[in-house]
Amino acid sequence: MAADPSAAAGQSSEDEAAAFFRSAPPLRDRDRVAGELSEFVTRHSAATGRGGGGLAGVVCITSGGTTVPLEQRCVRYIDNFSSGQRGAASTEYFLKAGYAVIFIYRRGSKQPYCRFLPEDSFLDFFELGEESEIKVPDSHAMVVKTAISNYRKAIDEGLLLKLPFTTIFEYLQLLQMASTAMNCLGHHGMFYLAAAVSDFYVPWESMAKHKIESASGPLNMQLNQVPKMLFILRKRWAPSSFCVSFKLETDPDILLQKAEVALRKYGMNVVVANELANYKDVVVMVTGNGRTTVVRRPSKEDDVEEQLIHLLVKMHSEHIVQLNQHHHAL
Ligand code: PAZ
Repeated sequence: MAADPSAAAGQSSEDEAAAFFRSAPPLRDRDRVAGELSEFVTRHSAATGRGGGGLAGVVCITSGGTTVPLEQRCVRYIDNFSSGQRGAASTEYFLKAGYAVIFIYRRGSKQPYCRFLPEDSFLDFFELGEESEIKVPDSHAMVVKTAISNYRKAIDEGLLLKLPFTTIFEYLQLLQMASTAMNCLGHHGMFYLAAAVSDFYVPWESMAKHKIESASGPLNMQLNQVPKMLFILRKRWAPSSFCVSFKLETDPDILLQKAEVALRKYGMNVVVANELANYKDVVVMVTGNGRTTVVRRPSKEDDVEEQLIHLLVKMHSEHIVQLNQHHHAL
């Protein structure tokens, strides 16, 4: 019998992923993070679906760019473009739509409910009163009050779990842990993978331990390909989940074609395609059978994420209904 080439490709992705995790420096606080994930998912799994607690689902949102260290005691690294704005905004809209959110974010990137704070000086939002008490000027009071109350509500109701990463090693370990923890949610679990993830990295064991010397002339280094973890998420970690990934390109002529390849190759439910030049204003949702839906930012005061999340939540709930009907019919 002829060997199945896709099975062979799948096996090699799995082998590469296993090698990646074996050599990656283990996540600091791994046990604490695993405990938090398990507690969060268990608490919410009772409230989704047949549990009847009224939760729309649990979504894992990834946000911000991963770094690739060049030295084990890292002084220099390669970074990826992403401010975390999309992930932070989307977290707010998913919470509003009744989801519990696992927010896996790059340390120092944009945070939910803080997107409107001034970037140059956070202190611009405050004034000192006569008694040296801290006041928010009237012009900003509404934005700050709403942000505090929405954030507190999400935290107090236990609906938001925030997990930070910096390197590609930390990011992929967190994604693996979150996905395997969410597997028990079946199709009520959703992944919204907006992080900009490095495609190339230096394996830990071949990385210089100390700061690379500049006296030895030009630097030549070879970067390995990061294993395609979307494939493994889909196949092994959380196969029944609803998966949305993002594709960013600078060349508009290849964008949709690349998004369609990702949709098929990794078995995503939706790939959101965006172009660097206008990614804040327009995104294209690519779904099965070559269908595309263009989502535009309605005005400068709004953001594109509101409509995008609205459509995704609708698709996810239709997906759940369809699968439930299918199970009942069997
Ligand atoms: O974080 P941000 O709001 O500045 O940018 C969001 C984005 C462009 C990184 C995201 O929409 C995206 O496309 N992420 C996937 C990037 C990739 O193809 O690796």
